[in-house]
Amino acid sequence: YLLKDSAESVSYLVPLLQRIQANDQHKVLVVDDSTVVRNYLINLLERQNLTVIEAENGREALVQLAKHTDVSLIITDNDMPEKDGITLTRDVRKIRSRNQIAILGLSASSDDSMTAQFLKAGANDFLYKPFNQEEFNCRLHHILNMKDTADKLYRMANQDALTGLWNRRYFFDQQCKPHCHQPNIAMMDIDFFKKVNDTYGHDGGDTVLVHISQLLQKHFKDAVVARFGGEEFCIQLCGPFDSFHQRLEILRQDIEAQKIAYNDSQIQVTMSVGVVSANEECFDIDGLLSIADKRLYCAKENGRNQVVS
Ligand code: GH3
Ligand code: MG
Ligand code: MG
Ligand code: MG
Repeated sequence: YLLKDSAESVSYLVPLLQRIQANDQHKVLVVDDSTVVRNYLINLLERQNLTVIEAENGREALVQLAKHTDVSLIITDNDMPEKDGITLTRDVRKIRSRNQIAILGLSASSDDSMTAQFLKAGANDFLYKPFNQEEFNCRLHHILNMKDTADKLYRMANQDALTGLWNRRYFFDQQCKPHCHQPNIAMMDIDFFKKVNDTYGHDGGDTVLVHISQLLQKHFKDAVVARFGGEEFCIQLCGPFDSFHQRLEILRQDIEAQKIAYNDSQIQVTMSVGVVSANEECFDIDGLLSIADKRLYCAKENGRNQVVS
């Protein structure tokens, strides 16, 4: 009705509809020890088309977060038994950055240093209770927009635009984080890829890159899978070297068996792989990559379509 009414209402409605659509993707965790306050907040948030889950205190909030990895905003009270909101904020910031989860602190305390305490702990914003509803809604949308923008920038900086895989920058950033002492590294390169481009055109080549990337992700959900360059990929995984090697061999066979549909053709490719473990001779990432690269070169020299360790 409004849409056919006037151009003015169209220009008004479109951003509104986009925002409603965007809100659908946001899950909010409401943390407060008062059931009355929780229900009040849930009602406000659901009216903004947000999906809401709840927790009674900071400790329970962390349990909920582990279960719901898709939470994008936490709205938390401070004064709660078991774990207060400021401590919760600090704990969350150890595991989730601002582009992953936004935090809005709330408090009915008469202490005027609450805002500073929450912000220093890593919250995005803070409001004293009771608050003005319109102000709450404005801050809510502002926080979610900022979070989405930060997330978008992070993805633009760290993901490969064609395949959606992590890029080289992300791969090296991960190596600085101490979650694994003895990583296994595989460097891989599609064989005779130039011929794919020459035969099927650049679009055909791109279709192969996307298809192979999806296959890598399917086989290695538990690893860091990155596109290093044109048709070159790198996988980093912690754990026993033998099983990593075996899984790469299964992947190689799966790639060989693929018939990738492109227009009326079915494109077939093979992959050469060089693999190394930190257990062997070298522990720094540059050294490991250079060994993996040499082994990849051996795989090419020995006739391609093979895993060399
Ligand atoms: P080898 O078996 O020795 O690896 O031979 P190759 O032909 O795969 O190796 P080469 O490095 O000569 O060719 C890689 C080609 O990949 C050259 C380049 O044009 C192409 N390429 C790089 N990036 C892209 C891309 O994003 N899309 C497409 N379609 N092709 C790309
Ligand atoms: Mg309280
Ligand atoms: Mg190649
Ligand atoms: Mg290459």
